[in-house]
Order: sequence, then structure tokens, then C-alpha cells
Amino acid sequence: MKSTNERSYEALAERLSDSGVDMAGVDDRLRAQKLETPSWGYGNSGTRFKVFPQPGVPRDPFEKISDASEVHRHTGVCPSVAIHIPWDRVDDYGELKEYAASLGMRIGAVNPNLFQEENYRLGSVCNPDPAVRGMATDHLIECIGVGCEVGSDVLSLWFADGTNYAGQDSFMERRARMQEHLSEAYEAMPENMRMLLEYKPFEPAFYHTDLPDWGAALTMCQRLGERAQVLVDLGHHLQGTNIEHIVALLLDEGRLGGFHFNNRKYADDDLIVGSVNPFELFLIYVELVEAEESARIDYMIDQAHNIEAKIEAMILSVTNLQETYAKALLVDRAALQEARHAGDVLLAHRLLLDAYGTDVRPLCARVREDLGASPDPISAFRQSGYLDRVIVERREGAGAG
Ligand code: LRH
Ligand code: MN
Repeated sequence: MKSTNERSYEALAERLSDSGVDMAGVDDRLRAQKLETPSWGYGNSGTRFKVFPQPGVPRDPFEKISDASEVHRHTGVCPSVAIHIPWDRVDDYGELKEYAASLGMRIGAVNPNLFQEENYRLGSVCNPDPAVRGMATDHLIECIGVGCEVGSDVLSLWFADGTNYAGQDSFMERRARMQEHLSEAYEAMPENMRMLLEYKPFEPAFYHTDLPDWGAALTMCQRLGERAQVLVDLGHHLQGTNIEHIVALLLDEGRLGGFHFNNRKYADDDLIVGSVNPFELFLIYVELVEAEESARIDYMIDQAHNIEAKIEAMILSVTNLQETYAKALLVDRAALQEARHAGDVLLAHRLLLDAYGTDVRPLCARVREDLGASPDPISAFRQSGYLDRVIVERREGAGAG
């Protein structure tokens, strides 16, 4: 007796094949989708107003990887975890790597922290004080070492560096300082490692930020070298910004290195990806579908789950990304090209709406099943008893955060 999902999948596949969709091709790309979850998304987090600790949150990087492996077990597409140093500092990184491997996981991007030390009040690599810049560069090189120990080939950099008042410092001098110290780090990276530069328009700096937008990040990457690429955090754009256009520009420059997926209604809200503006996320994937075959792009999630259940929030984020990718793969590219060249404005637009309006959930459920994961991940996670078990196991000691 066929399950409801099997029947709805077959009906969907038949309808899509009849309309010329290469279902085997779509299946292949969905099965090959790779997403990376952030270790810090499993720990306690909040705002300057309050951090609401949750029972069962991981107390160390090993437990964060365990939670990440649970998300991978149920979704099948997120076998790597990004780490943040020192939040995930351990005595033996080889042991952390082995532990991840024992759960079918690997360590992904290594994120240095250049925003929490006292000395960084006036910046890190852009700080007027050469001693502080040296300290920041030492930390970058330490993180390159961590990357080598855990088998990571991605150094993911975000700088809180900036100023709060006009006149406080020289834009040009700060940019020269950043280039000088990033070049030092770039030279220290092994040949297989890539440096991702993440821009952000403001916060914690509120007059200027040294890497505020894609242009500043792109031109800095072009100065550093081929293995320096731009990281697009969806929450790091001013209201009204057309992010999918920025994605197309960076792809065209061959410098789109990766994403920090999340969603915002106002500023850097770090909400669940696709929870506020799913159509924008779809349009970003429409730009990626064609280009990603020739580019290495790291798809990472960067979120803070301040009030919602953290593992479930991560599972929902991953399924939102699976469904959005599936919809973007359904766009009839040939018809779209034809409509565009014919200047048929609304036909081109409606071809995107057709794909976006397709209920791809039976397809994604089927792909997860094929990957040995759960057709309905959130129900499977709830029935797994994993959370109840870790709440008991992790009763002692403080949650990480
Ligand atoms: C900065 C940011 C960056 C991380 C941090 C956790 O807002 O997006 O990617 O280092 O969040
Ligand atoms: Mn980010």
C-alpha cells in the first residue's frame, strides 16, 4: 500500500515530467545538496536585553557536534559544522575531528573571534595600535592552525571593526591596515585553504564599518588573492537591498565564496532562514542554480535561536533550504531565456512564480528518504526522544553560549 507521500510524490513527478522537467537531474542535485550548521546555533544566545537559557543545550563543542549530527541524521544534507574560536576551543582538535567523524560529521569553516577581547575596543586588524593589530593577526594564524588540525579548508572572517563618531579615525588608513594584516594571514594559509570575507553595514559600529558591503569586500578580496572570496550573510543588508542581484554580481566576478543563511525583518535579526521573506531566498537560489555547477560555494547557516527550540529550529532551517533549492531547480530555464529575449516581461515573471508556487514537499521528503534520513524530520526528531535524553544527560554544568 503506497504511503500518502509516495502517491503525492508520483503525482508531482508525473506532472513535472509532463511539463519537461528533468526529474532525475533535479533528484541528483537535491541529493548532492550540502549545508553547514553553526556550532553557535545550538548554544544559548539572546540579545542585549536577555539570554533565555534552554534545558539540554550543549555544554561543550563535542555536544554541539552531537546536536548537529542529529540534524544531519534527520535531513541527510548537513554533514559539517562551522566552529567559532574561542567559543569552540578544545585541548585536542584532533580528538574533536575524530569525534565528529565517529558521528559521520566533519568540521567545516573555522571562524576567528575578533570582537570579544577588551583590546578590540577600537578595532582588531584596523586598530590604530599596532600591538592590537598584531594580537588580532596572531589569532587569525592560530585559527589557520586549528583549520589544519580539524581538516578544514575554510577560514571565515567577520570584522566588527569600525567607528562610532565622524572623525574618529581615517577610513583609508584603516583599510590599509586591514589589507596589510589580511595579507599576512593569507600568506600563512595552506594552498588548499580559502579565506571568506563577510561584510556587514553596521553593529556593533554605528558610524562606519570597515567592511560594510559587497563592494568593499570584493575589492579587498581582489587585492589579497584568488583564494579570498566574499561571504554573503543575508542579515547584513540595509532595507531595500536587492540581495539576489549582489549574488549575481559576485558570481559574475567569480568571487562568491559562501553564504550565512538566516532571515531578517529589520536588521541583523538572525531568524530562521525563509521565515520572513521566502520569495527573496527563492530568487537568490534562482541565481545560484545555474552558476553553482562551476563554482565552489559554501552554504552555511548563521542563526541565533533566542526563544525557539534550537535543534528543531535548525531542522526547519535545513528543510526550508531543501524546499527552496527544489523550487529553484524547477524553473523552466529555456522558456525563461526565450521570454526574456522576447521582452515578454510578465511571462518571464510568471515562469518564476510557477516554480515558486510548486509544492515540492513530497519531492524533498522522497530525497531525504533516499538519503536514509527522515521524510518528516521534525516529527521524527520529536519522536526520537533525543532532546529528553540530552536534557537529563546535560543536567549538570552550564550550557555553552
Ligand atoms: C556577525 C556574524 C558573524 C559571526 C557572528 C556569530 O553578525 O554574522 O558571521 O561571527 O555573526
Ligand atoms: Mn554571519
